[in-house]
Amino acid sequence: MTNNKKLLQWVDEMAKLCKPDKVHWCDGSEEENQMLIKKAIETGSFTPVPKRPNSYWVPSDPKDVARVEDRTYICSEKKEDAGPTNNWMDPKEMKKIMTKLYDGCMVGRTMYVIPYSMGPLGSKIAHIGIELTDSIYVVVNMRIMTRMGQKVLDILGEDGFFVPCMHSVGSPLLEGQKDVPWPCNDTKYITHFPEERMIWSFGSGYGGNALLGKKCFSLRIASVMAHDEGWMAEHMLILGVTPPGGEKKYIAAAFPSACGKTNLAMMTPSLPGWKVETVGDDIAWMKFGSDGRLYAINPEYGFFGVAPGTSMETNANAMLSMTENSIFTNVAFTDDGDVWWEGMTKEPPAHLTDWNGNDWTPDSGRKSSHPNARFTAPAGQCPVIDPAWEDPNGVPISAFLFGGRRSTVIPLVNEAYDWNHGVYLGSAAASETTAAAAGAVGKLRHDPFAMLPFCGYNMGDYFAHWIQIGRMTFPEKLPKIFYVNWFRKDENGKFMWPGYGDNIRVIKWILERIDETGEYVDTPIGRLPTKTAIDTSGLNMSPDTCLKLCYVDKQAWFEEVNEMREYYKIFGDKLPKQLNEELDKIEERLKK
Ligand code: SAT
Ligand code: MN
Repeated sequence: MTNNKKLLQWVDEMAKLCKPDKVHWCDGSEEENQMLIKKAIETGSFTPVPKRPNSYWVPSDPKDVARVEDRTYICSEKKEDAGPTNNWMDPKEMKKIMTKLYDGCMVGRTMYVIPYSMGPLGSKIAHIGIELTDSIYVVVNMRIMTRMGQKVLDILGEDGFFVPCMHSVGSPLLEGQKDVPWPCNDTKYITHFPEERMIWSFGSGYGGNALLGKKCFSLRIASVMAHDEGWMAEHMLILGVTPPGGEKKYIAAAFPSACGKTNLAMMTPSLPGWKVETVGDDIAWMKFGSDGRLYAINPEYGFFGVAPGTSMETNANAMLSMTENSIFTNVAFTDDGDVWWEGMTKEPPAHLTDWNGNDWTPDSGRKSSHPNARFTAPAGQCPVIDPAWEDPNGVPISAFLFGGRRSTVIPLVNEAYDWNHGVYLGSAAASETTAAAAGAVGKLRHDPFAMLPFCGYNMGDYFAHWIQIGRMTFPEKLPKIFYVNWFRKDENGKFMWPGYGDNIRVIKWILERIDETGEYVDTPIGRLPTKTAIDTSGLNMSPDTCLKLCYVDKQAWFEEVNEMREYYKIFGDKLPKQLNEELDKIEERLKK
């Protein structure tokens, strides 16, 4: 229970508007969790997965399977503050629309109050959110993805700060009406009020639209808080890497959704003696420590990873994280009581129940799982979870990596000459689109810092914030910045780099660069490994392929620079001048 007046008042106000039958304050206990799961089994929403203790199979409505970026809004007072990359609506207008939608939206349902902490309880880098929801799926997932329950209210105290997060699937139950397994609404809105630090979401039960601690709070609202308060909220995994007999270093890496962040964060290194440990797989919050270095926490408590393609070969540690206490959304169900998805095993099972509940066989000509099917698993179950993953002080970051899926032009790895050049690299991140967002797959889109769908304010101001961060400490205290691309293809359309556990070979060079030992060549676009600098021992890779992986095609780079100049125009006078200067420098170097 709580005596936080603001919270009590807000819950009361929202309950009056949404008109649930009941309000339930979540204490976070195991009994409560089991009670909710039992209810979800009764409505047909959850199906136990016999092969995995305390795990559940949850197929969603096929119309509600991914984040809906075109329905996602930043409702700042001024349109300019949402910037050219966000949808904007006047906050008053949006509140009018949402209030209408929320009116009576929880009739026949329970409103759950979820107090949660993003980050270790009581950490100076952590923050508290309160989500109100009418979805049991959301409560049970939030219990895996965040630290939630009474202990959070205890820390919040009488007048602590929290981010109010309102959520409804928008599917009231009339007297005698039977519930459906996955209630949702054709009308969807994912809205953010940055000045008020508030989130209102309606109509979807899916991950990033409904688990409001994740993208909505930890990235969109937190990025605004970070900008105002001088810290960083980034779409980054955090990993610790220890060379044989060497010193451990922490790296944070930003890639767009479904580009392998979870795989990199939990990689099984292919080089003998190397160790990779996971702090987080999706989001990093970072503040400067008293020593002038950046310290990162993972605000989350679990993984919400892409299932298809995940296997004992590609990501054994993810597989081992989800052997129990996990939720499986939009995957297939096997006849012997397990879950399955494309890529989990080489041979597909002879028969499955697909994610739509239909019979499936290997020759049925369609996928058994949705390409954006997800597993939710407790981070503490990861066999390589880093010993410091719950350290309230965070871990010191030595390097930032940016990347995306690029089949052409972009080399395997590229080191920035300095901080501002690194900020340029982050701003230039682009990727071929994936199934994580509704829309076409495989189209190249700019995704600066992998934050395109997640930056809660004007992206031009966000670039400036990055430049500013570089001035807040001594240059040698700042993480070094790199751009990586595991996805370059040869002229036959085949990936040239093996990826997965072999990415340790690139990380090895990155660590050597941090120590200023790795061999490099200065090129117009940045510092690249020499042709023998990447350890390819045991890979059977031809020197020709190595060269091609790091080849700088001048013509293509002139085009890339021109394209960036065009792209930057959308930011108008919000674009920090340092970024155009970086383009000028690249162009000059290309002309030499
Ligand atoms: O936004 S989700 O949490 O649903 C997953 C993602 O897109 O990274
Ligand atoms: Mn993500």
